Formats: sequence, structure tokens, C-alpha cells
Amino acid sequence: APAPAAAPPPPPPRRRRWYPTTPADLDTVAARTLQAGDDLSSDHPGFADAAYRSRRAAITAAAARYRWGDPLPVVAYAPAETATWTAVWAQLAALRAVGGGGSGGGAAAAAMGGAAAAAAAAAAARGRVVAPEYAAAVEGAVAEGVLSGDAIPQLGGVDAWLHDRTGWRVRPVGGLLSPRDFLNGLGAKVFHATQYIRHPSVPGYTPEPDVIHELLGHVPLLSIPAFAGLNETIGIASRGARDDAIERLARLYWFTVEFGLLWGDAAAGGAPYRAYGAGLLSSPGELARAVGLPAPPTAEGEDVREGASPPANPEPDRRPLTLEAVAEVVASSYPVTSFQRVYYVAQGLEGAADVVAAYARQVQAE
Ligand code: TIH
Ligand code: FE2
Repeated sequence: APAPAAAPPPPPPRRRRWYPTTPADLDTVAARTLQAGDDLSSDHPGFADAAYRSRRAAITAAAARYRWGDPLPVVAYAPAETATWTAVWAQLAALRAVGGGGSGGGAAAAAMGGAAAAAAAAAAARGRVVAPEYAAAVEGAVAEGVLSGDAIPQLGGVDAWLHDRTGWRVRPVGGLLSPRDFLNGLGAKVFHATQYIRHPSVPGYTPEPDVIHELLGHVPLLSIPAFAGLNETIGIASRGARDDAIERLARLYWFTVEFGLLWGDAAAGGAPYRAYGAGLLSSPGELARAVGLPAPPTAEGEDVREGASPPANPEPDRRPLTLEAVAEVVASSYPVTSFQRVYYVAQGLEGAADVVAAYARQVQAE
């Protein structure tokens, strides 16, 4: 990346003496991306598309110049980029509405008042395949004009909305950070967000973060206090941690924040699983598959890419997220360019946060 980074302090043998704890501190790490937007790997769908690559390079250059306190970069998205956003938005909105009765269902329930309304709302929510808190957060952001299917939101508006709710900030980044730098950012209540959009050839799944993943996956969840707290807990545990602890925390993050599921309400005839992982909530293809729905059609009417999920086991494993299971989670590597083979299922967002907090205490006591 063409990033003028400040020289990092020399690392001591086991524990780092310095780590960022404030948003301004992140100026020293945010420009150190592992895969800048102009350096796509050869299996990336945009690898052979020169126009796509130069567009990303322009967007990531602005992110690399950003320093804390600057106005967040504004990207003038092209009509084709907006079309990708709108198409993925529509697929995700359909999945978000599954079993939820839509916002009309909520309004009808509210009109009844009292216990009847509560019962109707509960019945309407039973079939949902996304965490109900997530669906409510997106609906709130839409109602306030912060998120919309019609245009790719700018970081500035999203950042102000998020800061009002949980005190979190969004910071532009040109690509993947090291796990240590990224997790340290969470400890400072800062979420690093890319601004470029996935290649239009495979809209239902992308192997790397993009603006859809950040703004429709992570940001609504970070507006929910219990869930923002889970992110901060992992971030604080990463401060000055040994490299092997960083690796374990990154895996815990992956199997919870990125790909976590919640138990649904199968006993009452509802959905068996509900997604809260941002990597599921931004991928129509993987979201449908993770919760056991048929894959949604793409704009062209074809199934989205199945990734390289093993043909012998098209149905993923789903295992309970308990503190005992975390030992397995933090020892598990995972695919980054295909659908996951295993998802861990928690008892509500609070249940996930409790398990994460218990493990974070273990790491901090090491
Ligand atoms: N696969 C996700 C998507 O298609 O939106 C993006 C990512 C999640 C985690 C890493 S990359
Ligand atoms: Fe992510």
C-alpha cells in the first residue's frame, strides 16, 4: 500500500510495550494493510478486470491518507457500483424479512396494543432467520435515512449514527489489517471499514470485506450495546497479547462476530437458526445456506457461487457455542475464500457475549 506509516515501535520478545488504545493511536497502524485494494490475489473475481482494480486503488488511496479527525472520505460511486449494492440489498432484505412479517407485521402488532401486540410480535418473529436485534437495527437505520437500498451510504453518516448509539466510530481502511492491528482497533471502539464494493460478477459472496459487508453486516450489529460490548471485549483482550493469543482471539472473532448463529425457535415451529455473523448477513448465498434455506437466485437467475464447500458434506456442521467448545474454536483454522464448514450456535447475543467474555478473562490471565 502506498501508505506513509509512522515507524512502529520495535517489538519486545514476548509482549509489546505499546498498543493503541484511542482512535488517534490508530493512525500508526491503519495504513499497514496486508492486502491493499490494488493487489488482488489471482483467484479474486476482479483479478483480470483492470478497470475494477484501478477503481479500487483510487478508493483505497484516500483511506491510506486518512488521519484521525479528518472528515471521512466521500466516494462518488458509479451507477454500476450502486447497482451492485441495490441488487445485494434486495436479496438480503428478502432474507431479513423471512418469518418476520415485514415492518407491516410489526405495525399491525403495535396497533393491537398490550399483550395481544406482544404475542403477535413474538409470533411474527418466530420464523426469522436473522437475529431480531439485527433486523430491528437495520429497520431503524433505514427509517433514519442512514441506510438505504437506493444508494451506497457514505461513512460519515454511518459513523455519526453509530457513535450516537454505542460510542463506536468507523475508520476507513484500504484492505485487511493484521489480526493484531484490527483487534486492537476494536479495543478502542473503532471499526475499520473498506469503502470499495465487491466485483459484480459474484454479488452473492465475496472472499474479502467490502462496503456491503461493513455497512450491512457489521455496522448495524455494532449499534446494539450487548454486541458492541462483545467486540470491545475481544479487542481489549488483544492488547499486548502474545502472537498465539492473537491467533486464538482472531479465530474466536471469526466464529462469532463473522459467522455466528443463534438458536432459533424450532420447538415452536419457527426457524431453527438465526444468523448474527456479519459475514453471513452480507452474503445472500452463505446466509441462506447457513440457516438451511434454499440459495436465493442472482439477478441473472443463477445460483450464487457455492464456494468450495466439500461436495460430500453440503450440509454444514452446527455446534453449540459453549466455553468448552471455545477450546475447539480457537484451535480451528477456517476457509477464507469459500463457505464455512462449521458454524457455532449461541443462546442469544447475550449468550455469545458471555462465552466470549469468559474466554477473554482466561486470555488476560495467561
Ligand atoms: N463473505 C462475505 C460476503 O460475501 O459478504 C464477506 C466476508 C466475511 C468475512 C470475511 S470476508
Ligand atoms: Fe468482517
